[in-house]
Amino acid sequence: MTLQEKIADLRTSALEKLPKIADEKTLNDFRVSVLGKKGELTDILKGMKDLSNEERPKLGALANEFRDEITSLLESKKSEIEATIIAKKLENETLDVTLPGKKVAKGNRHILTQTTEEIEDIFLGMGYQIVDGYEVETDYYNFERMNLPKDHPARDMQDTFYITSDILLRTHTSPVQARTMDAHDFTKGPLKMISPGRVYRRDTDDATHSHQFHQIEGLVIDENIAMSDLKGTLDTLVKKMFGAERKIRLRPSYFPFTEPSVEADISCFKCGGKGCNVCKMTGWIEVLGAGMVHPNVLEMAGIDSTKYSGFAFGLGQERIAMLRYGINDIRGFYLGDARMSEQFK
Ligand code: 2U9
Repeated sequence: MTLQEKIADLRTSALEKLPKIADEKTLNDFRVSVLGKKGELTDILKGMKDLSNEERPKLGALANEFRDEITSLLESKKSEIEATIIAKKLENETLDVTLPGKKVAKGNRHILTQTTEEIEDIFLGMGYQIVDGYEVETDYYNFERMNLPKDHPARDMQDTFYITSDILLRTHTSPVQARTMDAHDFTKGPLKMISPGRVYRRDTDDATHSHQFHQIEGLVIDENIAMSDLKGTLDTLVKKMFGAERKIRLRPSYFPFTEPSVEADISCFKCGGKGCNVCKMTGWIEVLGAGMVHPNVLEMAGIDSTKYSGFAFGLGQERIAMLRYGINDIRGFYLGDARMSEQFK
Protein backbone atom coordinates (compact mmCIF):
# COMPACT_ATOMS: atom_id res chain seq x y z
CA MET A 1 0.00 0.00 0.00
CA THR A 2 1.38 3.42 -0.94
CA LEU A 3 1.58 6.19 1.63
CA GLN A 4 -1.16 8.02 -0.32
CA GLU A 5 -3.39 5.02 0.04
CA LYS A 6 -2.59 4.73 3.71
CA ILE A 7 -3.64 8.37 4.22
CA ALA A 8 -6.81 7.74 2.18
CA ASP A 9 -7.61 4.72 4.37
CA LEU A 10 -6.95 6.72 7.54
CA ARG A 11 -9.25 9.45 6.21
CA THR A 12 -12.05 6.98 5.45
CA SER A 13 -11.88 5.41 8.89
CA ALA A 14 -11.63 8.83 10.60
CA LEU A 15 -14.64 10.18 8.71
CA GLU A 16 -16.55 7.13 9.72
CA LYS A 17 -15.64 7.25 13.43
CA LEU A 18 -15.95 10.99 13.98
CA PRO A 19 -19.74 11.38 13.65
CA LYS A 20 -20.26 8.64 16.27
CA ILE A 21 -18.28 10.47 18.97
CA ALA A 22 -20.54 11.99 21.64
CA ASP A 23 -18.28 13.24 24.46
CA GLU A 24 -15.23 15.43 24.86
CA LYS A 25 -12.94 12.73 26.25
CA THR A 26 -13.52 10.31 23.35
CA LEU A 27 -13.06 13.20 20.94
CA ASN A 28 -9.72 14.12 22.50
CA ASP A 29 -8.53 10.47 22.49
CA PHE A 30 -9.51 10.30 18.82
CA ARG A 31 -7.53 13.48 18.01
CA VAL A 32 -4.44 12.12 19.76
CA SER A 33 -4.71 8.75 18.04
CA VAL A 34 -5.04 10.31 14.55
CA LEU A 35 -3.06 13.57 14.64
CA GLY A 36 -0.98 13.21 17.80
CA LYS A 37 2.82 12.88 17.99
CA LYS A 38 2.49 9.11 18.32
CA GLY A 39 -0.66 8.98 16.20
CA GLU A 40 -1.44 7.19 12.96
CA LEU A 41 -0.61 10.12 10.66
CA THR A 42 2.83 10.51 12.23
CA ASP A 43 3.29 6.80 11.79
CA ILE A 44 2.46 6.96 8.08
CA LEU A 45 4.73 9.98 7.56
CA LYS A 46 7.68 8.04 8.94
CA GLY A 47 7.75 6.32 5.53
CA MET A 48 8.46 9.66 3.83
CA LYS A 49 12.19 9.19 4.15
CA ASP A 50 12.02 6.47 1.51
CA LEU A 51 10.21 8.71 -1.02
CA SER A 52 11.85 10.47 -3.96
CA ASN A 53 12.49 14.22 -3.82
CA GLU A 54 9.59 14.70 -6.23
CA GLU A 55 7.05 12.65 -4.32
CA ARG A 56 7.89 13.88 -0.83
CA PRO A 57 6.33 17.38 -1.14
CA LYS A 58 3.23 15.94 -2.76
CA LEU A 59 2.73 13.61 0.13
CA GLY A 60 3.46 16.46 2.52
CA ALA A 61 0.73 18.53 0.86
CA LEU A 62 -1.70 15.63 1.07
CA ALA A 63 -0.90 15.10 4.74
CA ASN A 64 -1.44 18.81 5.48
CA GLU A 65 -4.75 18.80 3.64
CA PHE A 66 -5.82 15.76 5.64
CA ARG A 67 -4.69 17.36 8.94
CA ASP A 68 -6.58 20.60 8.13
CA GLU A 69 -9.73 18.71 7.18
CA ILE A 70 -9.72 16.60 10.36
CA THR A 71 -8.81 19.60 12.56
CA SER A 72 -11.74 21.60 11.27
CA LEU A 73 -14.08 18.61 11.69
CA LEU A 74 -12.77 18.16 15.26
CA GLU A 75 -13.52 21.84 15.97
CA SER A 76 -17.10 21.64 14.79
CA LYS A 77 -17.60 18.33 16.61
CA LYS A 78 -16.31 19.98 19.78
CA SER A 79 -18.78 22.88 19.44
CA GLU A 80 -21.56 20.40 18.75
CA ILE A 81 -20.76 18.42 21.94
CA GLU A 82 -20.59 21.63 24.01
CA ALA A 83 -23.93 22.80 22.64
CA THR A 84 -25.48 19.43 23.54
CA ILE A 85 -24.13 19.67 27.09
CA ILE A 86 -25.62 23.17 27.54
CA ALA A 87 -28.93 22.09 26.01
CA LYS A 88 -29.09 19.12 28.42
CA LYS A 89 -28.25 21.35 31.38
CA LEU A 90 -30.95 23.83 30.42
CA GLU A 91 -33.44 21.02 30.10
CA ASN A 92 -32.58 19.51 33.51
CA GLU A 93 -32.29 22.78 35.38
CA THR A 94 -35.54 24.33 34.19
CA LEU A 95 -37.12 26.36 37.00
CA ASP A 96 -40.87 26.19 37.38
CA VAL A 97 -41.66 29.64 38.64
CA THR A 98 -45.29 28.69 39.15
CA LEU A 99 -44.40 26.22 41.94
CA PRO A 100 -45.30 27.51 45.42
CA GLY A 101 -42.21 28.84 47.23
CA LYS A 102 -40.93 27.96 50.68
CA LYS A 103 -42.72 30.17 53.19
CA VAL A 104 -40.37 32.46 55.13
CA ALA A 105 -41.77 33.45 58.51
CA LYS A 106 -42.33 37.19 58.56
CA GLY A 107 -41.77 39.14 61.74
CA ASN A 108 -43.30 42.44 62.71
CA ARG A 109 -42.42 45.36 64.89
CA HIS A 110 -43.20 45.29 68.60
CA ILE A 111 -46.50 46.93 69.46
CA LEU A 112 -44.71 49.59 71.51
CA THR A 113 -42.52 50.42 68.49
CA GLN A 114 -45.61 50.60 66.30
CA THR A 115 -47.34 52.89 68.81
CA THR A 116 -44.25 55.11 69.05
CA GLU A 117 -43.90 55.37 65.27
CA GLU A 118 -47.58 56.19 64.84
CA ILE A 119 -47.27 59.10 67.30
CA GLU A 120 -44.00 60.21 65.68
CA ASP A 121 -45.74 60.35 62.28
CA ILE A 122 -48.51 62.55 63.68
CA PHE A 123 -46.02 65.05 65.11
CA LEU A 124 -43.74 64.96 62.05
CA GLY A 125 -46.86 65.99 60.13
CA MET A 126 -47.17 69.03 62.43
CA GLY A 127 -43.55 70.08 61.85
CA TYR A 128 -41.98 68.69 65.04
CA GLN A 129 -38.47 67.26 65.18
CA ILE A 130 -37.86 63.91 66.86
CA VAL A 131 -34.93 63.98 69.28
CA ASP A 132 -33.21 61.03 70.93
CA GLY A 133 -31.13 61.23 74.09
CA TYR A 134 -29.36 59.44 76.93
CA GLU A 135 -30.99 56.85 79.20
CA VAL A 136 -28.16 57.37 81.69
CA GLU A 137 -28.46 60.97 82.83
CA THR A 138 -27.23 63.38 85.44
CA ASP A 139 -29.24 64.43 88.48
CA TYR A 140 -28.89 67.96 87.11
CA TYR A 141 -30.70 67.32 83.81
CA ASN A 142 -33.19 64.77 85.12
CA PHE A 143 -34.28 66.67 88.27
CA GLU A 144 -32.70 70.10 88.85
CA ARG A 145 -33.49 71.35 85.36
CA MET A 146 -37.06 70.12 85.68
CA ASN A 147 -37.61 72.35 88.69
CA LEU A 148 -37.10 69.47 91.12
CA PRO A 149 -34.33 70.59 93.48
CA LYS A 150 -32.70 68.06 95.85
CA ASP A 151 -35.21 68.49 98.67
CA HIS A 152 -38.33 68.57 96.49
CA PRO A 153 -41.06 66.16 97.71
CA ALA A 154 -42.06 65.25 94.12
CA ARG A 155 -38.69 63.44 93.78
CA ASP A 156 -40.25 60.67 95.90
CA MET A 157 -42.63 59.70 93.10
CA GLN A 158 -39.75 59.57 90.64
CA ASP A 159 -37.27 57.53 92.63
CA THR A 160 -34.93 55.74 90.25
CA PHE A 161 -31.79 53.64 89.90
CA TYR A 162 -28.62 55.51 90.88
CA ILE A 163 -25.24 54.74 89.35
CA THR A 164 -23.55 57.34 91.56
CA SER A 165 -25.22 60.03 93.67
CA ASP A 166 -25.17 62.26 90.57
CA ILE A 167 -25.64 59.77 87.73
CA LEU A 168 -28.91 57.90 87.34
CA LEU A 169 -31.31 56.20 84.93
CA ARG A 170 -33.63 58.90 83.64
CA THR A 171 -37.17 58.95 85.03
CA HIS A 172 -38.61 60.79 82.02
CA THR A 173 -37.36 61.94 78.62
CA SER A 174 -37.41 65.58 79.83
CA PRO A 175 -33.57 65.80 79.97
CA VAL A 176 -33.61 65.44 76.17
CA GLN A 177 -35.88 68.49 75.97
CA ALA A 178 -33.68 70.43 78.41
CA ARG A 179 -30.54 69.66 76.38
CA THR A 180 -32.31 70.58 73.13
CA MET A 181 -33.51 73.88 74.64
CA ASP A 182 -29.91 74.67 75.64
CA ALA A 183 -28.75 74.16 72.06
CA HIS A 184 -31.66 75.83 70.27
CA ASP A 185 -31.19 79.19 68.58
CA PHE A 186 -34.53 80.98 69.10
CA THR A 187 -33.66 83.79 66.67
CA LYS A 188 -33.97 81.14 63.93
CA GLY A 189 -37.52 80.06 64.88
CA PRO A 190 -39.60 78.18 67.44
CA LEU A 191 -38.63 74.89 69.09
CA LYS A 192 -41.07 72.09 68.31
CA MET A 193 -39.91 68.65 69.39
CA ILE A 194 -40.91 65.27 70.72
CA SER A 195 -38.61 62.81 72.44
CA PRO A 196 -39.67 59.18 72.64
CA GLY A 197 -37.74 56.66 74.67
CA ARG A 198 -37.28 54.26 77.57
CA VAL A 199 -37.48 55.60 81.12
CA TYR A 200 -37.00 54.10 84.59
CA ARG A 201 -38.62 54.30 88.01
CA ARG A 202 -37.90 52.49 91.27
CA ASP A 203 -41.05 50.39 91.23
CA THR A 204 -42.03 46.83 92.06
CA ASP A 205 -43.30 45.19 88.87
CA ASP A 206 -46.90 44.06 88.80
CA ALA A 207 -49.71 44.03 86.23
CA THR A 208 -49.82 47.83 86.03
CA HIS A 209 -46.33 48.91 87.14
CA SER A 210 -42.93 48.42 85.58
CA HIS A 211 -39.49 49.63 86.64
CA GLN A 212 -38.90 50.56 82.98
CA PHE A 213 -41.42 51.79 80.46
CA HIS A 214 -41.74 54.09 77.44
CA GLN A 215 -42.67 57.68 77.15
CA ILE A 216 -43.09 60.38 74.59
CA GLU A 217 -42.77 63.96 75.70
CA GLY A 218 -43.44 66.97 73.53
CA LEU A 219 -42.27 70.56 73.85
CA VAL A 220 -43.09 73.76 71.94
CA ILE A 221 -41.46 77.08 72.77
CA ASP A 222 -41.96 80.36 70.95
CA GLU A 223 -43.28 83.87 71.54
CA ASN A 224 -47.01 83.97 72.35
CA ILE A 225 -47.54 80.26 72.96
CA ALA A 226 -50.77 79.91 74.94
CA MET A 227 -52.83 77.20 76.59
CA SER A 228 -55.10 77.24 73.52
CA ASP A 229 -52.13 76.03 71.39
CA LEU A 230 -51.68 73.12 73.78
CA LYS A 231 -55.37 72.27 73.68
CA GLY A 232 -55.48 72.37 69.86
CA THR A 233 -52.39 70.18 69.62
CA LEU A 234 -53.74 67.56 72.04
CA ASP A 235 -57.10 67.62 70.26
CA THR A 236 -55.37 66.88 66.92
CA LEU A 237 -53.29 64.08 68.47
CA VAL A 238 -56.28 62.42 70.11
CA LYS A 239 -58.50 62.64 67.02
CA LYS A 240 -55.76 61.12 64.82
CA MET A 241 -55.07 58.31 67.29
CA PHE A 242 -58.49 57.46 68.66
CA GLY A 243 -60.88 58.70 65.97
CA ALA A 244 -62.33 61.99 64.70
CA GLU A 245 -65.29 61.76 67.11
CA ARG A 246 -63.12 61.89 70.24
CA LYS A 247 -63.31 64.90 72.56
CA ILE A 248 -60.71 65.97 75.10
CA ARG A 249 -61.24 67.20 78.64
CA LEU A 250 -58.55 68.97 80.66
CA ARG A 251 -58.52 68.70 84.45
CA PRO A 252 -56.23 70.77 86.70
CA SER A 253 -53.20 68.88 87.95
CA TYR A 254 -49.71 69.46 89.27
CA PHE A 255 -46.24 68.87 87.83
CA PRO A 256 -43.17 70.75 89.10
CA PHE A 257 -42.08 71.57 85.51
CA THR A 258 -45.38 73.02 84.23
CA GLU A 259 -47.65 75.78 85.52
CA PRO A 260 -50.54 75.52 85.10
CA SER A 261 -50.58 71.74 84.73
CA VAL A 262 -53.40 69.57 83.41
CA GLU A 263 -54.35 65.98 82.97
CA ALA A 264 -56.08 65.22 79.68
CA ASP A 265 -58.91 62.73 79.28
CA ILE A 266 -60.46 61.52 76.04
CA SER A 267 -64.10 60.58 75.59
CA CYS A 268 -64.24 56.77 75.72
CA PHE A 269 -63.44 55.19 72.36
CA LYS A 270 -65.34 52.03 73.27
CA CYS A 271 -68.70 53.37 74.45
CA GLY A 272 -68.47 56.90 73.05
CA GLY A 273 -68.96 58.36 76.54
CA LYS A 274 -71.99 56.47 77.82
CA GLY A 275 -69.97 54.46 80.34
CA CYS A 276 -68.45 50.97 80.03
CA ASN A 277 -65.73 48.72 81.49
CA VAL A 278 -62.92 50.52 79.59
CA CYS A 279 -63.77 53.97 81.02
CA LYS A 280 -64.92 52.49 84.35
CA MET A 281 -68.40 53.95 83.77
CA THR A 282 -67.11 57.54 83.68
CA GLY A 283 -67.21 58.06 79.89
CA TRP A 284 -63.65 59.46 80.05
CA ILE A 285 -60.18 57.90 79.91
CA GLU A 286 -57.04 59.60 81.21
CA VAL A 287 -54.36 59.47 78.50
CA LEU A 288 -51.78 62.18 79.12
CA GLY A 289 -50.39 64.97 81.25
CA ALA A 290 -49.47 68.44 80.05
CA GLY A 291 -49.10 72.09 80.94
CA MET A 292 -47.43 75.42 80.24
CA VAL A 293 -43.66 75.21 80.74
CA HIS A 294 -42.74 76.63 84.17
CA PRO A 295 -40.87 79.98 83.90
CA ASN A 296 -38.07 78.51 86.07
CA VAL A 297 -37.53 75.75 83.48
CA LEU A 298 -37.28 78.36 80.70
CA GLU A 299 -34.91 80.60 82.69
CA MET A 300 -32.61 77.67 83.58
CA ALA A 301 -32.15 77.16 79.82
CA GLY A 302 -31.30 80.84 79.42
CA ILE A 303 -34.64 81.66 77.83
CA ASP A 304 -36.30 84.96 78.74
CA SER A 305 -39.62 83.86 80.28
CA THR A 306 -41.12 87.33 79.82
CA LYS A 307 -40.64 87.03 76.06
CA TYR A 308 -41.06 83.30 75.43
CA SER A 309 -43.58 80.75 76.64
CA GLY A 310 -44.21 77.13 75.84
CA PHE A 311 -46.30 74.06 76.41
CA ALA A 312 -45.24 70.48 77.15
CA PHE A 313 -46.95 67.15 77.40
CA GLY A 314 -46.14 63.57 78.21
CA LEU A 315 -47.73 60.21 77.51
CA GLY A 316 -46.85 56.58 78.00
CA GLN A 317 -46.87 54.15 75.06
CA GLU A 318 -47.67 51.18 77.32
CA ARG A 319 -50.79 52.87 78.65
CA ILE A 320 -51.95 53.83 75.13
CA ALA A 321 -51.41 50.29 73.82
CA MET A 322 -53.05 48.67 76.87
CA LEU A 323 -56.15 50.84 76.50
CA ARG A 324 -56.44 50.39 72.76
CA TYR A 325 -55.90 46.64 72.63
CA GLY A 326 -57.30 45.61 76.00
CA ILE A 327 -53.93 44.40 77.32
CA ASN A 328 -54.27 43.85 81.06
CA ASP A 329 -50.71 43.03 82.14
CA ILE A 330 -47.88 45.46 81.36
CA ARG A 331 -45.29 42.68 81.83
CA GLY A 332 -46.47 41.09 78.56
CA PHE A 333 -44.67 43.85 76.62
CA TYR A 334 -41.26 42.82 77.91
CA LEU A 335 -41.32 39.00 77.95
CA GLY A 336 -40.26 38.63 74.33
CA ASP A 337 -42.94 36.00 73.69
CA ALA A 338 -43.52 36.02 69.92
CA ARG A 339 -47.21 35.19 70.48
CA MET A 340 -47.63 38.66 71.96
CA SER A 341 -46.16 40.40 68.90
CA GLU A 342 -47.93 38.16 66.40
CA GLN A 343 -51.26 39.57 67.51
CA PHE A 344 -50.30 43.00 66.18
CA LYS A 345 -49.31 42.24 62.58
C1 2U9 B 1 -39.61 70.40 79.62
C2 2U9 B 1 -40.65 71.04 80.24
C3 2U9 B 1 -41.78 70.36 80.58
C4 2U9 B 1 -43.31 67.11 80.16
C5 2U9 B 1 -44.60 66.68 80.76
C6 2U9 B 1 -46.13 65.35 81.62
C7 2U9 B 1 -46.77 66.55 81.73
C8 2U9 B 1 -46.73 64.08 82.06
C9 2U9 B 1 -46.47 61.73 82.24
C10 2U9 B 1 -47.42 61.11 81.29
C11 2U9 B 1 -47.49 59.67 81.56
C12 2U9 B 1 -45.32 60.82 82.35
O1 2U9 B 1 -45.30 58.64 80.90
S1 2U9 B 1 -45.92 59.22 82.01
O2 2U9 B 1 -45.90 58.51 83.22
N1 2U9 B 1 -46.00 63.01 81.83
O3 2U9 B 1 -47.79 64.04 82.60
N2 2U9 B 1 -44.91 65.42 81.06
S2 2U9 B 1 -45.79 67.74 81.11
O4 2U9 B 1 -43.06 68.40 80.57
C13 2U9 B 1 -41.90 69.03 80.25
C14 2U9 B 1 -40.89 68.38 79.62
C15 2U9 B 1 -39.74 69.06 79.29
C16 2U9 B 1 -38.37 71.13 79.28
